[in-house]
Amino acid sequence: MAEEKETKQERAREYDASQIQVLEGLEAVRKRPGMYIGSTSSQGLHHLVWEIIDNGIDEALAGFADAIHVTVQKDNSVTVMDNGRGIPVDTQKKTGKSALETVFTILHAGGKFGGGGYKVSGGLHGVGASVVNALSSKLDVKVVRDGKRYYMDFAYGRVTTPMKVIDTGLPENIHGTTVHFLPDSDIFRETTTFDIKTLTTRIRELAFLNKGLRITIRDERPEKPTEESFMYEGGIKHYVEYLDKNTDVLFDEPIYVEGEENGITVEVALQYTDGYHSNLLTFTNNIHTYEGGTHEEGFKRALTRIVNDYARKNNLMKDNEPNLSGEDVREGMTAVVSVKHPDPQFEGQTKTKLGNSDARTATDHIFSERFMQFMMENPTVARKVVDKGLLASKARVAAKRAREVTRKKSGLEISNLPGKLADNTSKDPAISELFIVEGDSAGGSAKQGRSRLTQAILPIRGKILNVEKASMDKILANEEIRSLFTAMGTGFGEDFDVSKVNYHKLIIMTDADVDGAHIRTLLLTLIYRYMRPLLDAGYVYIAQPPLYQVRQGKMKRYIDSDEELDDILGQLPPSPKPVIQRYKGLGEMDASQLWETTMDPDKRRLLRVDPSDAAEANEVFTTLMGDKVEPRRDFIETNAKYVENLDV
Ligand code: TSJ
Repeated sequence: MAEEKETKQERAREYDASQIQVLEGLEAVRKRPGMYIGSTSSQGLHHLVWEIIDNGIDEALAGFADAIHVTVQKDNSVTVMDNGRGIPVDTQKKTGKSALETVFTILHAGGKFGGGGYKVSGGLHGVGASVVNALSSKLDVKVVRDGKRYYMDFAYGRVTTPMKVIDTGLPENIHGTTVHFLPDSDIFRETTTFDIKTLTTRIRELAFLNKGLRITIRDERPEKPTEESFMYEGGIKHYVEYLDKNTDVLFDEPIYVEGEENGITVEVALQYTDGYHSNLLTFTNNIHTYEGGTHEEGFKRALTRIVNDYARKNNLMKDNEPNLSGEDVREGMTAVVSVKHPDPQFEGQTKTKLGNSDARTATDHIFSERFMQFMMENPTVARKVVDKGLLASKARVAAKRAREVTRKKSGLEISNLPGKLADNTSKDPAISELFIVEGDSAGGSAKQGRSRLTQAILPIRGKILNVEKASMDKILANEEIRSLFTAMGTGFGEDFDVSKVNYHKLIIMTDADVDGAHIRTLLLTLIYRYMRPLLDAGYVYIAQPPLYQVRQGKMKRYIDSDEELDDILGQLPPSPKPVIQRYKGLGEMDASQLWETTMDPDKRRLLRVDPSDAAEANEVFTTLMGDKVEPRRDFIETNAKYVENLDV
């Protein structure tokens, strides 16, 4: 009797303690949301949706759901619904609460309770539904299972309506979970508006990564709601086709292999384009591993080994020829590697590098075994892969030779700056800027108008070489490109070293017309493909010359768009008559105008080029610079996508 009493007391105390812990837990989330969702910016806001969707995907991966619906409501709240088993509603002995309540009120509880946990689970932070709950001013959940519909709601992570049954007698074969939440505007101060494009892009990607799963995204905010539905029977094989949609490919359809080893599933899809760049995307448990890791290493190692083995076995290479390098066999390759791991370890600066060594061996084994078999069964395709690598190898050797020759002669050395460069006098890269200016006449004005201490000018004439369609040795032979690399001081190709850069701002200054946009894209392509670390460092900018000048009496203003012009003209008094000058190109501005409108650090507006979405940037450049003409049409619009506004 005494014993029982004590147990009860103890249990009561435990219960209280766990209650307090819960509050503390979710309070911690509200105090430091960044720790749980990365940030409270737009990215953090969207993270809430990913966290919730991940739960539905886990259910699908476990084989109990095949559809997920995401809806953005008019008030910017989000509803996510799956057709899985429904979150369990039974009371748990330990807490005295329903499993449902636990999922939404206890940190790290998602899917891990009661032994019903998932083998493989997504979610970058693995924090789950309780974090979303803590950061939402309203959250309600409906669960349908065992013929009943259950309901519960919360505010700021606290229960506002305890779990109750709101429907009975439903058909037993209907089941699922629906979560609806409104992000707390006190937490997400920057924005609480969901971006349909961000949601759609990731949802499409999730559909590629989980073959057979249908994910629908509906936006009810517009007058006429929009809806898109994604389901790919072929999974990442279709992802590769999607990535290559704007470029010519070497074989009819991507190679696809899959397998399992020690509880790790591995899927690889690959194709070759007639281009020179490789586009490799890797994922672990649906998380984009931007920094690569063991699965990527395993794949690359296996690919290089198998292509060389196959080439030697079939006498496609001479005995005295050296092996193809990894870069050789990846030239022109588009590939997606997706592994699902029961206990992924994420490392690296942004925690997007897979660390598990068993993922290296699993990926290597599974890919190499099946890829070799594929090559033997498809000799025509295999031959194309090997030929592509051999060609890459020859170009690389030629480029190396060219580089050595140029380095010795008049080449890429600071001591030998290009003649057209008007360098600045400061030797401090942090305050130095290099303007790449379209045309000699604008170049002349820029040289006169600049601040000599900090601003260097490199005029370029007309269209530079399209590097998307040229091999490395050809690129290196191009005068215009060489002078840019020489001025930058970074070296080229394998020698590229961003720490040696002479200017922390590389500013592209082209005319505000179609030709100017084309030249800008050519330059950005060159930078993206061969000077990538400059982009990552945030050193690349686009100057914005104005379109008009309006003068009236002593008043003088520079105008950027036709709308702005209409606006201003509408506001001006009728007399004296305003004088409007339209600038057709930079060349029409004199030195002081160019300085005032476009170069003066106190007045100019620069755009910083943001490469944050590598896949998208890659798409932009293959679209703009690749073979297919059709997708190139709207290139100026597309151009704006990888440029973010920045006041400098
Ligand atoms: F739909 C959704 F994405 F919004 C969403 C789905 C959100 C959340 C927070 C959870 C879910 C969810 C959870 N869908 N399906 C489940 N399944 C379970 O939680 C579940 C069901 C049955 C069993 C079992 O062992 O019988 C175990 C679990 C984990």
